[in-house]
Amino acid sequence: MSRLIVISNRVQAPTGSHSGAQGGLAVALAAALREYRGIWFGWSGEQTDEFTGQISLQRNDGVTTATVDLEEQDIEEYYNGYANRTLWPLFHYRIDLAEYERGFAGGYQRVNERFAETVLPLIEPDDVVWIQDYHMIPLAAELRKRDCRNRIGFFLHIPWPPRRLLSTLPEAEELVRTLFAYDLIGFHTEEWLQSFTDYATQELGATLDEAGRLLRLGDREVQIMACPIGIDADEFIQAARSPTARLTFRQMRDSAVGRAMIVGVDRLDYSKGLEERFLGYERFLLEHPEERKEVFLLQIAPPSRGTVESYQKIRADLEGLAGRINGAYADLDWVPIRYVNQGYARDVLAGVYRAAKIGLVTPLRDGMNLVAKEYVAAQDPEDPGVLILSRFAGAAAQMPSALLVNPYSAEDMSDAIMQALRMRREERIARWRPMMDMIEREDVLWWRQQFTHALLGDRAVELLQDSDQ
Ligand code: GDG
Repeated sequence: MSRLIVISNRVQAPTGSHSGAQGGLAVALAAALREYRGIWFGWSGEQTDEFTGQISLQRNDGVTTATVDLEEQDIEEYYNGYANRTLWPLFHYRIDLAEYERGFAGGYQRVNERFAETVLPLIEPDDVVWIQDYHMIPLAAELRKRDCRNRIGFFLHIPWPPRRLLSTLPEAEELVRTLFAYDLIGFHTEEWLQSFTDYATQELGATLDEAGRLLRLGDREVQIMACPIGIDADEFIQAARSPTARLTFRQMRDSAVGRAMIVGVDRLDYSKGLEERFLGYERFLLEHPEERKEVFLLQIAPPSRGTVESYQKIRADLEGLAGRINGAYADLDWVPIRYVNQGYARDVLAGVYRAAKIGLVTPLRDGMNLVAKEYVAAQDPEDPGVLILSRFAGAAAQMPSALLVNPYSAEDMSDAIMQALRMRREERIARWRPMMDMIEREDVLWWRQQFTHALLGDRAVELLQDSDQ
């Protein structure tokens, strides 16, 4: 009987709670595995003295997870190294931060080989395999070397960089060649898809069919698609109506004492444009002295990847910047930036979003950006806030009625904040409605159905979980 095998760097066993700390992707993948029978395989997040390939199997809330521990050198070279210090910055157009080390490339390759060795015995001939994200690009090629003939799909959650940037990576050609071991590759947007086909055709001599959906290289053919990820809209609307969200909403409105709250929620990551956001907000304070005490910015930024130096630096830089702006503008009864370095439960976040008159989502580059969608989903339909969104987020392609800004321009951001504060209710509703319709229509269920149907074809129905299981 066919099954779906999902493979990603980290595996998050479902908690059973839909309003807890789980991210949208974890919830979406768990739901896919509940719908189809299957297994979710990946790194446990734990370190072991020596890699053994010992799999730990667990079943939680209808989902089977299979995890392995990695040894210190693997974590250093594969995860902290190639994934987070080479590919992440490069794929977010930051070649100034990308570190090209043969040791990292070797570790990345080794861990992908280890994953292939370990997961192969779990894969049965009829199974369909779905691999997630940049940590695992060569995995299908490693599986094929081990004679795996199954259908294998890949989804990239981050941008695909332009050809000229990718060419700076010493292993670029090899890495892109390995992608031809997949049957289907998904990107969030047409822009990322086109950057990929541009590299494959211009640098490797691949050919594209007329519809632009099938790439050929030698005897391999790979289908490509743009398939934007959505949020679990129903779950988020519920979270925004929960008692915790209502309480948070009241607390935030009380503590705002009539001032307009602007909110940002991002992992502490240089791709999210936090420094540029603070500078844009500072520009607004400078240009509009009359508005100073009428607003404040709440920035929630839970730390991530703290062992990587560039992440320690951004944390220190932001603390310095928030301190400088607050030092320059704060008064006895007002602080311009509330900068919070911790994470909150999803229903608390939903209440915060709803209390904010402006959602400021200004990444310098982002595969999609789910915070933009969550902010919109949490709004009061009768009196929605305004989304200010970077035009360099994948989400901008789906949300043209947001106030789209260039996050590199402090003036652009300052103007957008002013425009949002002055915006009348009718215009706010007219801009919000089409975004909300899209979020409900193209939600996370739609996303995984689009992808799995393209991957499974006629077998999608055959793989459906029996309802009595
Ligand atoms: C990658 C791509 C793409 C944040 N703070 C808290 C919290 N969060 C949640 C948000 C949102 C998620 O984390 C962040 O998702 P994003 O999409 O904004 O960004 P990445 O983490 O960089 O995700 C991105 C995504 O993959 C999916 O393909 O959209 O482009 O970079 O759900 O709400 N959640 C809780 N507390 C927090 O304090 N509970």
